[in-house]
Amino acid sequence: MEQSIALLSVYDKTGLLELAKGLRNAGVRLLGSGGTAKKIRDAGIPIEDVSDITKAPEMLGGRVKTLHPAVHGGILARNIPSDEQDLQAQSISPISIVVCNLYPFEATIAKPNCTLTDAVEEVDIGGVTLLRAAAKNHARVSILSDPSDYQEFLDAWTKGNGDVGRSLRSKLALKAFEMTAKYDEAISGYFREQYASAELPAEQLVAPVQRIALRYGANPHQKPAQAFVTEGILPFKVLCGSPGYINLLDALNSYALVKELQEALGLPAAASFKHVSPAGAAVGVELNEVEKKVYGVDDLKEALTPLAAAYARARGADRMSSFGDFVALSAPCDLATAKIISREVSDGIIAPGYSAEALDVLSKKKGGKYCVLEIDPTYVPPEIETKQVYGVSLRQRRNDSKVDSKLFENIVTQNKELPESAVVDLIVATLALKYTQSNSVAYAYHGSIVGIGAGQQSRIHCTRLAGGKADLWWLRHHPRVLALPFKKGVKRAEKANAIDLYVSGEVLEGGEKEHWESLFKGIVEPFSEDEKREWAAKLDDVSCSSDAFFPFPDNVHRARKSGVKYLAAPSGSVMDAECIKAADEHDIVFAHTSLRLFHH
Ligand code: 93A
Repeated sequence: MEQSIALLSVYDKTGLLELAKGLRNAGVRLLGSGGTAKKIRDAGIPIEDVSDITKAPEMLGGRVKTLHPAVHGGILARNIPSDEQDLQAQSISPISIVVCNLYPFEATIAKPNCTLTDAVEEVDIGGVTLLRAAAKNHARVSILSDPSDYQEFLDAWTKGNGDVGRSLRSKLALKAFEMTAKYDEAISGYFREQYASAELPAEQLVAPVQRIALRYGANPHQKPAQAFVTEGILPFKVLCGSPGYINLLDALNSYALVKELQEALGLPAAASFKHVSPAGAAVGVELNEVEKKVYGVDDLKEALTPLAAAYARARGADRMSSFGDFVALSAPCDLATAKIISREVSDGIIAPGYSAEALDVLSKKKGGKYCVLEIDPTYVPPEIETKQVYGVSLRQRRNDSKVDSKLFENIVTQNKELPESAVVDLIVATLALKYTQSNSVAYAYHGSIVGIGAGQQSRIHCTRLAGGKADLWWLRHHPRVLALPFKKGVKRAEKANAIDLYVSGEVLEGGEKEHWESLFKGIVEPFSEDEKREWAAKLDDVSCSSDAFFPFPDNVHRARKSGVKYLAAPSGSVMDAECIKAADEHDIVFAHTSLRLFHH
């Protein structure tokens, strides 16, 4: 039988001499790369140099040591006649055992003074090739990539008289494949960080790119930060400004929402996001004169396009929460929409395009720093998404469930009359929840979210929070609020704050009271509790959706207090029957959706 050959090329020389001795004793011929061969030879164990079989010296300061057909032919050859003939023709001997571990790339880059040149030199080429070639041919070859496997291997080799068996070779091959994968990950991660955190010139940002550097992560001390795709190019271009980490979380979630809203309802849609949940979201349902006042667009010179109506609703339903928002539009931004945005405090926008006039308006906002992103509307995100928490990667299928009218067909209450307008509102509310941090409950009216309760651990707290916001939104329609005598020159945001204080009944004292009063011409009558109650009773036909089942009927009772007539939630609670009973008590139309929509 031909003498077995082992090729040894290791950076970490732990256990090397014991292994070499064991192999020699078992009659194995040893070949080693420079430092590995030297260490073994110095210990008195006979070993040949790789250069003896390649007939080529190590070169380029060690960059080429084992990269040679005499090595890789010997590793990759199968036990088949054509491979054997090829080896014979080139006088190459088959190699049965490869022992290799890699240059310490991760340890090098972890050093505080590591330069790019240092890192580059630690990128192992030949070792990775040895590992991969031997692992690929594990039907015949054993690959030892970890010193802790040496003893087990030696024992198996001796016991099997030179055959360690398929299962050990497979186990060792898998380990080698995992080692090269991890190694490559460390290399790409390092270079991604190096090259992405360097300031990219503006023209490069506009061109399609695979990654962009972000100023910082969720907080200013979280540096470096970047956004990237592992394949292809980013689905958006930065037309103006420089997006931050939270901007992108908002932009990508909000665009997904408006895109689905437009697809579901055939109307342009808009969203106003804050902290990765919608503060508002709506489709382009025309506004009546009162609504124009409530939503703060009655004084707009441009006529409201359907897209502008959608944004006016999304931005105006909860003006407090929308302050400093990130805007998403489902259709190219037109001038009227840009004009609404231009006078609000806002952080940025994502849309599938901009008219020249709209872009002109937006790029002047915030002294030219307003973040304008153009998304590719044909982009389809991958089916599988991954995120990391505390170093652990979590992977799941993207929530690609469809929300359309079919979802609300299973009406479980006595009243089964669900008008078309309520179906629109339920779709708006439910789709908004799909992109709201859970738990969440949303109220909708006239194609617009009017109250959303996000990120609460208790469902009733969501229902109350959303209901409380819907109540404030409704009180803002009261003639007394619409007639508030603001002085000239009071800023829009200040008006919104003052109205919020007025309708929420916050007790004002001292300087706060003085400031509030100073915003008005003359004395403002208080908004009495009786007036509010009377006005609240007028609100009806509101739709409400929940991202998971109602655990108790208290949610149904609370929703009714804010005018809810149409309700949608998944079934599955032990209290389902009680919740239906509560809905029947208020003559509410309740649809069981059987679709849970948690979002984190
Ligand atoms: O620079 S390399 O990528 N070029 C090679 O051809 C090569 N072959 C093996 N590095 C190469 N190696 C690596 O050298 C091995 O992965 C191992 O880490 C190291 C062993 O070198 P030495 O035997 O000289 O100590």
